[in-house]
Amino acid sequence: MMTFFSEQSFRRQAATELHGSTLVAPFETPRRMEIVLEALARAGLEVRAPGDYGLEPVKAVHDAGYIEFLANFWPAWQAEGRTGEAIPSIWPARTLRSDRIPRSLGGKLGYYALAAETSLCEGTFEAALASKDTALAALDHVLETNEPSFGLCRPPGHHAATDQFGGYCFFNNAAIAAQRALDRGKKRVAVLDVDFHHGNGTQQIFYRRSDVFFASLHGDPDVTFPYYLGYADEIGEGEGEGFTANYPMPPKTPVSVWMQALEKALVEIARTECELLIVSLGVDIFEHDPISTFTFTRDDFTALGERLAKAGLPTVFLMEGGYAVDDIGVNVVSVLQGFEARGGANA
Ligand code: 6XA
Ligand code: ZN
Repeated sequence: MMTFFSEQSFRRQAATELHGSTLVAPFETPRRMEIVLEALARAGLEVRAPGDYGLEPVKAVHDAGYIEFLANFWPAWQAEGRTGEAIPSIWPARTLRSDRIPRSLGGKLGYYALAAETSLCEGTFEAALASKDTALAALDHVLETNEPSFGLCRPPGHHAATDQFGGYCFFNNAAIAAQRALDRGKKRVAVLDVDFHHGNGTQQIFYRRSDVFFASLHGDPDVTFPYYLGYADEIGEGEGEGFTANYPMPPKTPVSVWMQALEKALVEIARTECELLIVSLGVDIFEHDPISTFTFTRDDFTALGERLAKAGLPTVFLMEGGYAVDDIGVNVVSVLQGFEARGGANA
């Protein structure tokens, strides 16, 4: 399987994450990428650098003001004499106005953020650009060869909404790739999100549309980040009704139960006649993930890859979460090798 990664992804070197009541070193560390790259090399998988796709594919999905905010924030923050990383501390919450975008950088920060754990720092915008380029190169490879691919995206993307960042995400790589697949002629695309956390951004971006089917298997938002989206009764709206499917599950859900939910999602993907599968591949469903509560073992990741191959669709895997750093490489490669073992290569 061909894989893609951009060294520019290392440009984000955040020092802080607000975790509980303390500032900690971010779980989403660049070291994750080194470990995955080592595992890809051990597995003999070729890694290519993506080209520069520019901002057009980003504009096709994200709000222009939001893109400008991310592009300009760090220089503007520094020009104000601020040296530390930026963490939002107030939002246009329900009792406040959300129709004003304040001139103040702190005000803008809260307007464009959906959570407080993800700091903005030097290199974040550049890394986010590299991450979407990685996703687009992986997509183009599948479109051009019909063979599967893996985009080792960093930062991840599935929490990023039309005009909001958070949950370590800035640009929604899966959504940007899905939109390009449509622009290049696919009639309908499936985004299957297996990350432990609900892909709220991807859902929001396509919620009223029928050309992207979005399915997410995740920790029940009643007790899990991002808390305010990802319930089973969210099925899409208007033209999009029936093109969103959510499978929230409680902590410690057995893998056999998770796999049953996957079967349901795959039935929906077949029903909606999707022509391409984009997998938002978070391996934070691993039993030892430090911030998640599912129970996947390494062998379960292989089985997941095998099952996805049986869907018989051209497939792009895009990296999302996964924070058990020592195991992240093996877990990712297990999915990819399981997929290839079952003939997913020439689906
Ligand atoms: C913040 C949790 C962020 C979750 C990030 C993630 N306390 N999303 O892995 O998939
Ligand atoms: Zn996650």
